[in-house]
Amino acid sequence: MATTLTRRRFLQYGAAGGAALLVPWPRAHAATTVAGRLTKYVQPVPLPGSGIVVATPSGSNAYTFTQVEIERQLHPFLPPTPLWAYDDGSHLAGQAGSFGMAVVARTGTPVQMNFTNQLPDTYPSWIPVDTRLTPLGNEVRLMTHLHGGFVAGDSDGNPAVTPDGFGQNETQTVNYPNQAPQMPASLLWFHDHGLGATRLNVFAGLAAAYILRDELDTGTEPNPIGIPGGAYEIPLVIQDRQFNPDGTFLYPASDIGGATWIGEYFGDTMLVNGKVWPFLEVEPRMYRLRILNGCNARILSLDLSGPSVWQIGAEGGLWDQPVEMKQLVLAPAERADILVDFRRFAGNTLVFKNHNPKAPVVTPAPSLEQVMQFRVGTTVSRPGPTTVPASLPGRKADLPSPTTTRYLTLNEIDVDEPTWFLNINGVPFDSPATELPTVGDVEDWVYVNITGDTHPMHTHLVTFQVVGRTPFDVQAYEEAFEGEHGVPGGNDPTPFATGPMQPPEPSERGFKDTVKANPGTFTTIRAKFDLPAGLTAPQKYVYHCHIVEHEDNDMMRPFTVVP
Ligand SMILES: [Cu+2]
Repeated sequence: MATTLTRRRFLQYGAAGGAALLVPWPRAHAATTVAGRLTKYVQPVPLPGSGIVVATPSGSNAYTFTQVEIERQLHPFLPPTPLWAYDDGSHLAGQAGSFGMAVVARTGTPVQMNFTNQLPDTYPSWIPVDTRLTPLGNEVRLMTHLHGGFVAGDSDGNPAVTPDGFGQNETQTVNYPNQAPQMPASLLWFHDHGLGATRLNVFAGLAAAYILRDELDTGTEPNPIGIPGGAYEIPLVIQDRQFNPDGTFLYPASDIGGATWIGEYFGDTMLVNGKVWPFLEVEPRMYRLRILNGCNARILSLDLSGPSVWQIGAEGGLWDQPVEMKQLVLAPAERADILVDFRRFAGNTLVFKNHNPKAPVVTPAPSLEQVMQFRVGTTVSRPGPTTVPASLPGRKADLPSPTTTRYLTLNEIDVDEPTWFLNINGVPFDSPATELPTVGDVEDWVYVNITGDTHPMHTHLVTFQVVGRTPFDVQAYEEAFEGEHGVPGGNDPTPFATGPMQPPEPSERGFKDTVKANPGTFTTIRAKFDLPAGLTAPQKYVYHCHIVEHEDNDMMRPFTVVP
């Protein structure tokens, strides 16, 4: 079955290159695909205030966004690309690429946001909607979710509360409390979460950064933590895309009769902060890079070979201490907060590379090796920190024992058939919630992966501790419990374990909101299901795979925090 999967996915991916062969192009650029014609490292990476808009509030701690269609040239050899964007009222003159918006908020200070859908009423031809998965057919229905946000159910932007989303000229109003300790200084992002169309709306551009600051992590330099700041703190949002020769983003439709949805979207072109294969000029000193994997489905294995790299935090904010890293394996929606020392590389050019992730991570993604370039200058305009702090003001995840353990199965059904879909617990998204944690309780959730691939599992509302991963006999487990649509939830895989639980990776030291559930293992996470102050249970949320193709069809479930 694994072979079939790989072949199917390869064909979908290869189709773009094949079509591009037929398109005439100047002989000087004889490469065979659009991606192959895009010379790397010819344009600077957009940065906050210089290509990325830092959102201007519309009132006191309030923002008013519209979702609009704009066009941007993402590479000098490409025609302008139509894309979808969050406009803060500035009309986005400051947005250079396909990723162009950042909100800067503060822990302890709530903000209100409004999002008004001013996109076309129906999907344009470059976005292949699968009307079997959407609530209102070809209609564009939006819903913004603050990824990593500790918020009320009706401010979360989730389809358990608002299954139909928001249509043209409708406004979604949300409140983000930014409450400590659940919302420390950290890098979050907000992106579209429209039911059955998340993969398409995010692909089209609806994703933005949400940066939380506090009195220690000020973003300036110097700061009480002793880490780089100001121009030496760089957010890097990595996304892969395919292009049509006319400049539009290419999202392949399925070649299975009766289906439009594809199992995963993989690009052959890498964009960083919304520009194709950019470069960044750096000084030979210490930097803080804040990396977000914003890809639909690609798991990155990043390697900045040369400089020393220390990770200081992840999705749930800063850790208690830095950890030296060689490789950063980031699945979609995972973040890494890192310090990089360029001091020994004055005058050098370094390429940020992406390798195929190694086992136990499994992904059918074709290789895409180059990400961006760092050009290290020879002079330092301000030296900044010269050492990595011995300790940090953040947290190591260390929750008390759980009151409840839930076994959640990850299934993939009818691969390569028109009815191909994925699920959690053998049931569809829209059957009633079965995960009902009591407010304030600590629970273990065990993701039992009986598919062939890694799934980055994301919980709304809570960040969690990664407890560990246990290898098990998938086939025996499946045979023992198999139901109509895979293995139902609630079946403990412990008797099928084939070895001891492996501890979390060094990169899983702190709190996270997305975890890699690898095949052949069950992955245990632990979370405390608190609610923001002043809020009463019940509150409805969702959890899902953050390969957004999987989320859309149908690897997502509601959960309700109950009194
Ligand atoms: Cu998945």
